Amino acid sequence: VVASPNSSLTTNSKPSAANTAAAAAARIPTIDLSCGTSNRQALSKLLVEASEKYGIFKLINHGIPQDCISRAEEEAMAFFAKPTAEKLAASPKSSPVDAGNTTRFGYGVNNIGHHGDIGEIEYLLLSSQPSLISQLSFSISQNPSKFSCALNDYIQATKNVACELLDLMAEGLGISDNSIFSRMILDSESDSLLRINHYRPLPDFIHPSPSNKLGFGEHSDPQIFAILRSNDIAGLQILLDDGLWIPVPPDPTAYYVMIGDLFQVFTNGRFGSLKHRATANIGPRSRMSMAFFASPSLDTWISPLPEMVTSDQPCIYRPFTWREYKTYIYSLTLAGSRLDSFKIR
Ligand code: GA4
Repeated sequence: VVASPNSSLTTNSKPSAANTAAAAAARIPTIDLSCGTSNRQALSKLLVEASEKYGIFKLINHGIPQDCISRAEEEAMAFFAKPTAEKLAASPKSSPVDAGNTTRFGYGVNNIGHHGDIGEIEYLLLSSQPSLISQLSFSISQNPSKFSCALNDYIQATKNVACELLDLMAEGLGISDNSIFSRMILDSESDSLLRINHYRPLPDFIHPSPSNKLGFGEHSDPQIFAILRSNDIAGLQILLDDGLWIPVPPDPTAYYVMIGDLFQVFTNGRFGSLKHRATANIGPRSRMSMAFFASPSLDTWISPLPEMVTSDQPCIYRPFTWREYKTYIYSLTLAGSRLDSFKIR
């Protein structure tokens, strides 16, 4: 019922790194969300298989209207097109970082996190809570209500898809409380967020070797999962188990869903969070991506679900709150290995 991994590419010559990468990219499973109405069980099984084997899948027929995507993208593009001084007015106030204030919402350029990670990127980090978007919108747009409306609609639509996927995945995993994950996202205190990344072109004559630079360095997403779309410019790469980085072909009509650290914990390691990065954009056109990160509230307890713990697969992680985990990851650099410290020794 659902498109599964495409057949791998074949070549007559000895496989080069590029061939291997192309073949690997072609094997990212494609999942058709519209098939759920005719065969829900088959769809939930495929979602679990894809998450388990690859940590990533491409989602087609997701049902998010193109108009909803375009309105959000246009608002973001209009903001990034502003002069730097105006954009900096939307940067987070330099407040001290505490446990409840780890994510600094607003505009950022080149700096990632709080410990000196740098990337060839500018971005907007937005809470998924409408009141916080509304507050920020005054420093982002001349028409704050148009901005808030477009972004809230986009977040709502993505959140609905996230919840549909999470219910299906819980079913496929055999978790008796099927809505356990989606309730976390629907909670009014959910810490889910939207990140809009803008990778400006870096022509050779400005930066002598842009191909060595990164837009966003290697990391896994700390949340449950990320639902990401981009325009038609390439840049996303994922890390395979054998250490090979492979490019993910851009497809503006689809989404890529990437498993995050919390899903790894909830499934007691059955799903593994996916390491990925974005290359610098060597142009000539801008790359823009929008990622929705599905997350529980700060006070939610995170631990392997009982159904995921067996005598063969004993519990790997100790319980912790999302607040504790977030505080910890923000004390590290981007590539830091994070879940190891939460393992039961
Ligand atoms: C990666 C996923 C999201 O973009 C993000 C990032 C966050 C940030 O840029 O502020 C982090 C990074 C992300 C993981 C480790 C910590 C936190 C930067 C960093 C060094 C918004 C998130 O939630 O975690």
